[in-house]
Amino acid sequence: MGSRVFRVVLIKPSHYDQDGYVIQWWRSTLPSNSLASVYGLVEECARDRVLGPDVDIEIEACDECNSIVDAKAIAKRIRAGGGGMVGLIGVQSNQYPRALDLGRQFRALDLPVVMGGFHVSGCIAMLPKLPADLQAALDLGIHLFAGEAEGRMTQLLREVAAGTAPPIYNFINDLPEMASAVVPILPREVVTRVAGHYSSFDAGRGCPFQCSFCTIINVQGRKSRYRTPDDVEAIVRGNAAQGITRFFVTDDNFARNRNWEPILDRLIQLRERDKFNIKMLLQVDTLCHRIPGFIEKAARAGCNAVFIGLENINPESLMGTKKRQNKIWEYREMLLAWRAQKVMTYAGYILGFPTDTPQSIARDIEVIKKELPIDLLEFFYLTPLPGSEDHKKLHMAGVPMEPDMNKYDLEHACTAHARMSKEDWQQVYADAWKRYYSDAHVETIMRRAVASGINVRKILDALTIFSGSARIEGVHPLQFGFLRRKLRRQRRYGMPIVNPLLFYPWRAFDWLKVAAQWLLLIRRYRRTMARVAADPAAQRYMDEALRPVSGEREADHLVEIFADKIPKTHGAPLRARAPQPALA
Ligand code: B12
Ligand code: SF4
Repeated sequence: MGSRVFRVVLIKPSHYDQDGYVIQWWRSTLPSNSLASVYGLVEECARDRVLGPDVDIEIEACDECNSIVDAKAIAKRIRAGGGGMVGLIGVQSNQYPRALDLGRQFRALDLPVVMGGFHVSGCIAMLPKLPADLQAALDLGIHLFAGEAEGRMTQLLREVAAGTAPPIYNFINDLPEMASAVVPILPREVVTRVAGHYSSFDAGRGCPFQCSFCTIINVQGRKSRYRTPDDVEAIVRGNAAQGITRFFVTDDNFARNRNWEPILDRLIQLRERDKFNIKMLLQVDTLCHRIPGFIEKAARAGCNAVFIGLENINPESLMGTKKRQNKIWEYREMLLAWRAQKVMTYAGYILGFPTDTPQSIARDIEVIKKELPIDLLEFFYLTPLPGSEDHKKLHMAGVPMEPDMNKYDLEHACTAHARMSKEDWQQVYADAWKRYYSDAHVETIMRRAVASGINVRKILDALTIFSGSARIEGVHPLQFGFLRRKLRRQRRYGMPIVNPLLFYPWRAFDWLKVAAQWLLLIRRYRRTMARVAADPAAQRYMDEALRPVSGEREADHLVEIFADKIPKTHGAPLRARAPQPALA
């Protein structure tokens, strides 16, 4: 025991809903890997006693999506030990206003505050001048950290403790190696606040592709960096020692991790030989099925759900954002390959590419429903995220963009669209969820799942959440959790704190309305699933989307629909254009 304590409080901020209340839940559904990464780094500093032999570094971690931040209580604990700091972790652009408000509270209590994450890193990487919102943080005395913290935490803690930390740490052009880097970890009591007790790790960072809407390549680089199989094993063992064996592997594209095979082999060994009950969610690209053995090994290693960066099915849209690697004529083959391994598929679909119209989007969603065996589809607005090439171009050209960073959550229109008014675009977004999660299509997804042997319980839960999240809770499934909390006093800076006599009746009504909607949805989906599962013909169900790819591309209707838009690149099918389905 040292004679002094330096308390490091790590907070992953959430963001605000449209009424200015913090979006938080009794249990969130996705873990924060940024929090786990920074926690691992501070923990290493604590073990190494980097502030001197007489100073204990104690760490607290909290994800505001599932925990309430009490600034005064935190300040009391920090002071009781003799000192410390607050770290605002992994702050994305949409979380920046909330992070700034938290920073303001801690600065008013005279605590040192350091903020890092994609908003700070993306702006510093891409913009010629510090934007006004980052300047506002500096004006409050908040230190900004750009770049990755591996190998830099000792310096930071020593400088904060000594009161000599500079306003900005800029490591954006000096990316650390991942091999043998400190591994992410969180204590069990933090992980168990996520439903299903999911933890996370990144097996690599960086991506070789060049999508213009993406920030990752400008912050983490286009050269991919990887963890070693030994490090991945250490992560699994470290978590398993506290009873955690489910992971969200946050690599944006695990299929491009050069170490994918030794990593998966190691995980297979841990599962099959050492009996670790590993379950994983992976993120991959649409070409992963071309890598021999990749999908089979991923499934054997415990991958039971996969997120695929589909983005769009219109080749013109994909080319317009430099997403050249997405080949629509291979989508079905790729999706069927995952189904063959009983893995549930999620795909992201971006609305608002320059050539999109309400009619073309409606048509494309119907095409997907009919032709592609995707389980869960989630919709996003095409958004010029700070840190992306799209944002930089608009910023440099002086094109108006949404000034409120809270809206950069991919659920709002943040700039004008060439062919749709803002209202049209908003309607398109709302309609997209309704169209895809129509009762008829939900039943089709259930039938496909039963026929493919995909876990029925898992698909039922996922369908319920994805169908209800945006429509009932008004939040994207990626921000969803169980039992929404709205604290009267945790409201956006500058917005009035509502009188309790008005707030609590409103809240009770709001709560009951939402609960009733959920109960109805759950009951409806359970009944449908029971009916599907009881159907003796369910195992033999077949439709256009499940039809095996014959190899004769002549038969591929999806290709026919977009024949005149498919670029003449290597491997692309050359075809005469077939009649298109009518635009709705
Ligand atoms: C996993 C993930 C999620 C998870 C968990 C979030 C998390 N941060 O762990 C979930 C699913 C919840 C999520 C959701 C969303 N995400 Co997300 N997500 C990611 C992803 C793929 C990995 C994050 C990660 O673990 N990175 C690795 C960590 C270690 O990197 P890091 O956060 O930058 O942290 C390092 C440094 O920044 C620094 N650092 C960070 N904080 C601090 C603090 C201090 C004090 C210090 C010293 C250092 C420091 O040290 C860390 C270690 O080196 C990234 C893309 C990416 N490659 O990073 C997108 C990304 C962060 N997400 C993004 C977005 C837009 C979203 C969403 C808004 C929309 C969406 N659909 O994706 C939602 C909603 C979020 C919300 N409001 O709740 C964008 C953010 C861009 C931006 N400018 O804001 C990214 C970059 C992807 C993209 N499309 O460009 N996401
Ligand atoms: S969107 Fe995905 S594939 Fe495209 S550059 Fe970003 S990480 Fe890579």
